[in-house]
Amino acid sequence: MIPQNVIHKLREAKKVAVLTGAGISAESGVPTFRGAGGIWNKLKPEELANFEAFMRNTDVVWEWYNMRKELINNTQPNKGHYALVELEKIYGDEFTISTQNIDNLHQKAGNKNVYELHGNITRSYCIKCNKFHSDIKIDEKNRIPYCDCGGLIRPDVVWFGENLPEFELTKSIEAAENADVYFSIGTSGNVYPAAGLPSVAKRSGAFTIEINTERTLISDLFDVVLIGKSGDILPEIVKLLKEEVK
Ligand code: BV8
Ligand code: ZN
Repeated sequence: MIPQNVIHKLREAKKVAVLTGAGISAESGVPTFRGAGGIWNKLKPEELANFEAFMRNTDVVWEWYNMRKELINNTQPNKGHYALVELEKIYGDEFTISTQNIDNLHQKAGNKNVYELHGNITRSYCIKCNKFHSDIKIDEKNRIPYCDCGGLIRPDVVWFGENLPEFELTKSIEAAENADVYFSIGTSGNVYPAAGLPSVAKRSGAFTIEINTERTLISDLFDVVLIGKSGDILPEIVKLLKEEVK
């Protein structure tokens, strides 16, 4: 059940911004990080998603990313992703998505204005010459990829302790500061600075909406918390928004 004020605020809005996390891809079969079935329940982020771990256990970290990349290559966007494409059709350039996800599913669904805060698993680069490599193959014989310059190749994702890409973070802060309506969808609100964006939006006067299957660390921030699957709630919001105003 979508509260009337959500549709009313969206009808009035010019600028709509969205922060997404792993939860929006859960219905596509991409495991989340935390919570039931989360990949980090077995592995600890410290052990894998940081540069020191990568230098210490390069083959293990590459094996983890390779496994995730293969899983992601076989996943498709879900109804929640496609509902955000519909919202971009309605609001045009005034609609932006800042995603913590590295699975490329927003782009695969058709959204154009996507800022990737934590990088993209389909891209890799050489830590010596910064050359991008897109077709990294990891197998028994080739467990650690090297660039033709001899440098080590790493996934183009942001690890703990690493700064977020400047352009994407700046644009995401701007989007939060200027939004009339701000959504936080499928994120547990654990990881900063991404998890700080909804409070930037709130402080700047946006009407804030959280969509999650459970309350999160930052739920108290939001004007409305919609508990449920993003693949159910987002299409419902789009349907009501498109209904003729009676
Ligand atoms: C930084 C990319 C400046 C790779 C990720 C000490 C030292 C250094 C830093 C810190 C420190 N203490 C704190 C920090 C900051 C740190 C941080 O926030 N740590 C946390 C854990 C406390 N942040 C950083 O290090 C960031 N950089 O601060 O730089 C700096 C520099 C030097 C020194 C100091 C500071 C970098 C953070 C980026 C880390 N990279 N991943 C990879 O993916 O492998 S983080 C990882 O978590 C993913 O990117 C993921 O996107 C992100 C957030 O997780 P969520 O997306 O929220 O996913 P999660 O599973 O948690 O939640 C899913 C949610 O969906 C749940 O709530 C669930 O209920 C819901 N859900 C499930 N199904 C559905 C659903 N909702 C709707 N519908 C459904 N169907
Ligand atoms: Zn190189």
